[in-house]
Amino acid sequence: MILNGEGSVSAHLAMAELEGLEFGKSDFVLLDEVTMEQFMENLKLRFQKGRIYTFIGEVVVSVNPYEQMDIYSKETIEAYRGRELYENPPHLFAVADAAYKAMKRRAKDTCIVISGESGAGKTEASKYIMQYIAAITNPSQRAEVESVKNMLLKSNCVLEAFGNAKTNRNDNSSRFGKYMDINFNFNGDPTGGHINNYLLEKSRVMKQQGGERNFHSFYQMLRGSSKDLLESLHLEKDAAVYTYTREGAASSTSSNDSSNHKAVLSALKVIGFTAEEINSIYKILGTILHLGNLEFESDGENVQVAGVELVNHIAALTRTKPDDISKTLLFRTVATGGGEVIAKGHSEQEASFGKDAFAKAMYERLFGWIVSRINSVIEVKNYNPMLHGKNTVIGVLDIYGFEIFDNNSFEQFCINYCNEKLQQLFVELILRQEQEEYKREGITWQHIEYFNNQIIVDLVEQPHKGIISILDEACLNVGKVTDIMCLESMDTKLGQHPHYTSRKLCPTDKSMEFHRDFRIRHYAGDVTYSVEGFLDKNKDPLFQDFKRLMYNSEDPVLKEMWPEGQLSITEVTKRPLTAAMLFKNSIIALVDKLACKEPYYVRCVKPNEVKSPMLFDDGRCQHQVAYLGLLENVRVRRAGFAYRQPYARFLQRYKMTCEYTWPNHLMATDREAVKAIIDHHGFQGDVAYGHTKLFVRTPRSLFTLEQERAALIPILVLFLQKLWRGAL
Ligand code: AD9
Ligand code: MG
Repeated sequence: MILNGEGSVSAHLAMAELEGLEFGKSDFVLLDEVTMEQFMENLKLRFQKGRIYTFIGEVVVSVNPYEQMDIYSKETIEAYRGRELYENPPHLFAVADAAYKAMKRRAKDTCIVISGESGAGKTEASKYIMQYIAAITNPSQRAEVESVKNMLLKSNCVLEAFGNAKTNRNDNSSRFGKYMDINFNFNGDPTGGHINNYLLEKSRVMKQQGGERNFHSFYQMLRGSSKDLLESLHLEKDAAVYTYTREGAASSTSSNDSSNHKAVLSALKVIGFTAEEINSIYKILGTILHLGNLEFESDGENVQVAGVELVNHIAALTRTKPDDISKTLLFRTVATGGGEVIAKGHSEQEASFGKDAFAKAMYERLFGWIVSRINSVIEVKNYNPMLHGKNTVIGVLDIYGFEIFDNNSFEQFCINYCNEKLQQLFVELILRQEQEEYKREGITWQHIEYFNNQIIVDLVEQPHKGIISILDEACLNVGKVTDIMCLESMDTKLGQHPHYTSRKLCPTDKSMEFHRDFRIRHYAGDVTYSVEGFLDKNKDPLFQDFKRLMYNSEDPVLKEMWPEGQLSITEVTKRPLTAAMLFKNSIIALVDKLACKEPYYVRCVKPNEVKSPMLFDDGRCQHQVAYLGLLENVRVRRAGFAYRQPYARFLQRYKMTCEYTWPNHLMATDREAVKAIIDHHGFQGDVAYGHTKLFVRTPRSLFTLEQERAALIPILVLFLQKLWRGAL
């Protein structure tokens, strides 16, 4: 898609027309018939012709091209800047611009929700969207705005290093959810931002599935750091030496760890991390790797750390005492009923479990600290609404996509629940509210059926009855209740649910394990979860002693990460919220945040499982189109009307194209004046009149009006100039 950057509406129209003929329909709304067959034919044709984006009205459907495309250049950005959605071929930039315009012109908070399964292209899309917004703002190049933009862009690089990893579905898979608000002043220039992160998949720190890697940050540090730095961290270059990175050491990725390390380092500096802070980050990563290699031995009575060298390294890197490290690894402090505090020794297994929990928690705290450190720099400061006008926001959501692995655990359960919630928001906003608007506006309308996944959301999150509640109940009695007992409780309570299956209740299903698995029929497909480890991961226990140890570190960064370490054993809250409950609360808060903004959608499709730019796997693509509800989206949009505008706004923009409305109309209402314009152009068959808005079925009428308007503007300007000069 090469744009000539001419910028005239007619040039873009010509391109849009060209798109329509040779490259399939640029908007699925224009299909002759809305059938799965035609939809897929169009999607495939466009993908094969290098047209990876297609509209459904204001929604962009994107197919991952799996190769670098020349469609994100400065010229392309210019072609989309300030244009209406339907003036250009479909593109992420068109949606970004629409969200930006709505925010700027109407002072609306908007959000761009990017969804699709793992590897479909969400993170890449979010980066292009941010680049676009950065490119079109701050035309006067004010230094402070440029610095904010730079930091917002650089934060991506840092978060990807620490929050992404190679999985079997995606070499650069997001293992955390990210929602970023970008704040704007009344000029429409970015003044700052805020990042919310959601549930990092911390279990990856200690264990990865075959062929997968730990977080990129570990390999980048090992492969990119100087010899001196590695020596100071007591580390070797080879990732295979470390238990936690061994699995990933052999698996290749398309990215270069060493050069990425340099980019991350430079990004950290630009954002404002001090040399001491950066050093602390690497010391924490080093500590985690050493922890992974720690082993315990037992003579049947006493448990000991095997090898003091690692303990010494860890103490040096965390600026604590070796004795304190050993004690914390081997004992836990407990308060007896009589208020006495005693040290209770771990079994070998408990010590090993405690160590891994500590390593995971360290990484999670590190990630959380990096996010809050970035936030402290990018957050809007000294904003005075009296002085600067309303502070508006564009939110960009890029979260881990729906995933099915051979082995699905608690993390997949949370990730897939999150995707159910986002699909529910889509159903709510695009399918339900759209139909309700027609009703409200009095437009004749035939209801379109769609699958409402609320029933699955309820299965997971309903108080008392849902899976999360059942898990929580079991966690109250951990030690007494096992994963298997929890599964039995779920089977009993949810056995009749149409989206829940257990092997026990369905003994003919040989693909599941009898005592271990349960299956959820998700909106995007069936996923079998192994219940093993669910309770531990949900309860997420970490001995208080580790927190105290870190709080007492002489490293100010570490100390800052563990504020609750200052509590004494008797003050510690007995029952913190479980991981699933915390996640549920954060996702509900996220959905509330999104729901009060004007949403724009990018729906990403993964064309194949082998990351090939050539292959369009019909079955896989059709499956995604079906579960994303894209066909229903087209039906709602098309049986209805793709475009709509309040009468006053429509009139303001197009009144010059009709002699009865220019310069002013004499009709009783704006609606009548709009009708005069429509009749004048002969578009009666393409529109419907709502109570407050005009509804337009196809983009063609708007193209024509835009074209006429563009042709008239120079003539009008000339006319007005002459008038002012008194020449008329
Ligand atoms: V996950 O849910 O975080 O596992 P994403 O985010 O949906 O997933 P991502 O954006 O990471 O997928 O895309 C996966 C890979 O596809 C990228 O690393 C690129 O190699 C490739 N990709 C995706 N989009 C584009 C694009 N617009 N142009 C070129 C792309 N390559
Ligand atoms: Mg991603």
